[in-house]
Amino acid sequence: MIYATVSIKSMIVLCRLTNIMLIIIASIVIWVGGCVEEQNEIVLIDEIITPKDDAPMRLVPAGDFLMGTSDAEMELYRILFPLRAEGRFVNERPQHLVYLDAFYIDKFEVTNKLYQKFIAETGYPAKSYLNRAPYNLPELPAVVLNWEDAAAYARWAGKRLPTEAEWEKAARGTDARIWPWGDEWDASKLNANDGTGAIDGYAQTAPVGQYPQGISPYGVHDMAGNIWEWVADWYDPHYYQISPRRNPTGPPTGEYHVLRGGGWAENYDFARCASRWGSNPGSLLRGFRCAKDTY
Ligand SMILES: [Ca+2]
Ligand SMILES: [Ca+2]
Repeated sequence: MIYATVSIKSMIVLCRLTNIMLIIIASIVIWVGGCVEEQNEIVLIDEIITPKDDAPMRLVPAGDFLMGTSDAEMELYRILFPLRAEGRFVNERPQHLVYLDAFYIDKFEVTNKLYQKFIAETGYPAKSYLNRAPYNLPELPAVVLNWEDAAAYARWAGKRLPTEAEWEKAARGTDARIWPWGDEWDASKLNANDGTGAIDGYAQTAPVGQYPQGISPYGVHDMAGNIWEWVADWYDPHYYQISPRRNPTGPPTGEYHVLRGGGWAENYDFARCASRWGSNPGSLLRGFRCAKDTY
């Protein structure tokens, strides 16, 4: 894609300044209102290993972050994604400030190795677990078409699926960056659609953790690309208009659950941290990772 680099960088700087101002204003409002968050005096370690599935999890500290897409970012997206209809981004707006308690999230997508351990121990009949070539190597992410199969694994592991807000904060941190590594697209930092794999090395799913240069601010891998990830929430494209300020958990019911992060067959638009989608089962693109509380 050819575009005006200087102009785009200026717009990114504008987006960052706008976001910083929003956070400062919100902090002042909270302070004036006497609503200063209680300080958690418990020291939490950055990385833990959960005993059931032996999976590393990264800490995402408590605090505010900006969720969704701002008006300033929309101006940028009109340049970055000229072929996308503007209505495509409606479900990411308005951008809003969200407070989340601290939580842990899996450092990697759940692999075939772990999902098969879950099935072996429980006898769980995962009809939608596609354990076949070329998706069945141990370190590849488990392709789990159904949300219920992802949730069942999480329960077995003593965890849960992340909320949609937790997933987005774990992916982009507190500066509202576009992709987990920052604001400039780099096709070598994730497994996305590059045809035969000439750029990122993989034409289908990649073993988890292959792109350490593309990790999120909290050290979480493959939040962009490789495989779409089921999260706990039901999908409502208009939910951000009514989302609560603290620990949102999505609408009480719905037709589909939310998927996040884009997959190996998607482009750089869907790999954005704010991109959201809800859908039925039925694709080779879907997996998941787990979260858990810190207490
Ligand atoms: Ca690829
Ligand atoms: Ca992913």
